[in-house]
This record gives sequence, structure tokens and C-alpha cells, in this order.
Amino acid sequence: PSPQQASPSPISLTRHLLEEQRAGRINADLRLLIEVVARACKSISIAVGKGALGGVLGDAGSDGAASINVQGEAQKKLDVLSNEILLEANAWGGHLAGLASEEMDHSVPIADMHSDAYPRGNYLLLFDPLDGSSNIDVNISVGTIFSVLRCPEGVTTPGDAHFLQPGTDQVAAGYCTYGPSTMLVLTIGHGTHAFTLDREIGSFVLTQRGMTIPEETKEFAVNMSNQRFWEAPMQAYVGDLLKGREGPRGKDFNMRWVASMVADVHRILTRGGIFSYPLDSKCAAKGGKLRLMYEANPMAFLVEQAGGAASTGRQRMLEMQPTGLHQRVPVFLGSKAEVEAAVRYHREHDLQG
Ligand code: P6P
Repeated sequence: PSPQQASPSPISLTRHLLEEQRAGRINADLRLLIEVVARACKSISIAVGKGALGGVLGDAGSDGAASINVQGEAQKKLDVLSNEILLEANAWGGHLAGLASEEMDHSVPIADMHSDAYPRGNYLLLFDPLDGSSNIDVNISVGTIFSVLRCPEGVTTPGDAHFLQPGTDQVAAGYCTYGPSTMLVLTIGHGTHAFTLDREIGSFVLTQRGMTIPEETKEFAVNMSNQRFWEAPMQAYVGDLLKGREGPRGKDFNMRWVASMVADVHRILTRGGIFSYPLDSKCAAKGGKLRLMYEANPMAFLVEQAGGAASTGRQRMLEMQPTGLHQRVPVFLGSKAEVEAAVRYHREHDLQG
């Protein structure tokens, strides 16, 4: 076909980000930071994809002693490897002032990571390097989740407190899901877009511009084995879902639970649904199970940019004022009308006192 008729060439992540920069929606520093994170995710994808052949399955730690992270969870070798890949990739990029990880007790100022030979940037990067890693050993999809905040003016060596900004302050957020295909899903505040890794050329290619979550759904995602530990409003909400069309919701629901947040959220961004990890009596003392800064907030940004909603059950997730780097929160996110229904059960319960 003539050049005019040639099928449009695939849009790489690099080209997409350059177009966003030309449109004034992103600056060069943030564009380059996202490229660095995407490159690190490609390396993690390769490590995850090797499975048992890579010698990186199983628990981290040496001579039988488990390695326990700040969450009190046994680290997998791939948790540690993924964290190291992200640290190394970002140490010299020059776009960051500091970074924080689920796998590290405290945040790390870039200044501490290398000499002043490299320029520091104005961004703070937070990430869960390999979420759902307990699924690695059974070959179920896992993912990397990241969030980008601005470093406060005049702060050259940020500490943990400088990261404690509400989700509405995020300038970018995304995840990379290592599934049948490796996909990067990203927002910079102008829609949520999906890129699929083309392994032959080693580039992420735009495969879904403007992901949109259907307002209504018939699919919910929750770990039902916790039902007896839930608060009353959650018991009532799910109890009514399970009554199906004969119940007050007037329709039958299906259930999915991968127990890998990135996989569950990707399904919801793709076809709708509601994801919930509510308070239960086992995790209530800690505030919930999932972490606010590098799981709930980036996912909430992506979901809202795709027309969905994200709540703690009692307030908009992105408006939560963080009090701790590894703070946990209850999470309801996905199809807007369904999240609003779940919030209604909580509001009505709380009003009854
Ligand atoms: P449960 C994985 O460990 C994780 O942090 C999320 O990815 C996932 O949604 C959740 O915990 C699964 O929790 O209690 O069902 O194993």
C-alpha cells in the first residue's frame, strides 16, 4: 500500500510519552522517569518469566533462615530481585529525589545512593516491586505497582514524612502485570492507557488508549474465606450480592479472586467489577491488609481515570491523608455504581450507630 494507506505504525510507550510532552501534559523529567520504570519492569518480566529455570523461585534468605520484610511477610527471592532492579534503574536516572518500596523499612533519598556526580530530580517514586509474589511459586500472574509524587519545594534530601501526600497529589501511577502477556497500564492524569510488551522488539506498544470501566457490573472480587471476620456493613453488602436476582440487588453476580491485586484490578479495568479487601477482625488493628501509598493510591488513580471509583468504604481513597509510609487501608474499587452501593451499606450502617 502507498505510505498514505499504510496501516498506522504501532505507537510505542516512548512515542506516546513524547506526544504527551508535546501536548504539555508531562515534562521531560517525568517522561524519562516513567521510561526508566518501564525498562525496569521489562527486566522483572524476564526474571519472572524464567520461573523455575531462573533459580529465583522460593523464599529469600540464606541457610534456611527466612527473610522477613517490614510487613512481617516472608520475602520471595523475586521480591528482593525486583526491588534491586528498580533501585538500580533509578539510582542514576537523575529524575528522582527519593524512593520508597514495600520491601524497605524506610524511604531512601537519592543523595544517599550515589555521589553528587549525578543530578537529583524533583520526583518521589513509591513502588511495590512484586505484588502478589506468593503466587509466583504457583505460576499465577503477579505485578509491579508504582506511584509518583512531587518532592516538596526546597527539599533535597527527602525523608519518609515528605512521601506522606494524599493520592490526589500523584502526578503518575501505573502497574506492570506479568501474565500471559506483560502489560504496562499507566496514567499521568489524562486517562488510563495500556501497553503490551512486544518481546521481539523489546518495547511496550500502545494496545488500549483510554481504558473505561463499565459503570455497572455483575462481578465481585473478594476473599470469601474472611466473611466471618468482616464488619457488619460488609456482611450485609456481600450477603445481598449472594442473594442474586431474588435479593435486593435484583441481579445474579459472579465472583473472581486471583489473590494478586494487579491481576484482579487489570480484569476490572478491562471488563468492570468491584474489588474489595475490607476491614476484618484479623487486620482491623493494622487498618486493613492492603497498603495505601503503593497499592491502593496508584490503583485508585488508575481506576478513577478510567471512570471508576475507589473508596475505603467510608471516604474517597485519593483524599486519605497518609500517616505512615506502610499504612494499610480497606479497599473498594472498580465500577462506579457498585462502589457507591458498597459505600451506601457502610454509610447506612454507621448512621444506625
Ligand atoms: P489474601 C497479595 O499478597 C496481596 O497483597 C494482594 O496482591 C492481593 O489482592 C491480596 O494480598 C490477597 O490477600 O488474603 O486473599 O491472600
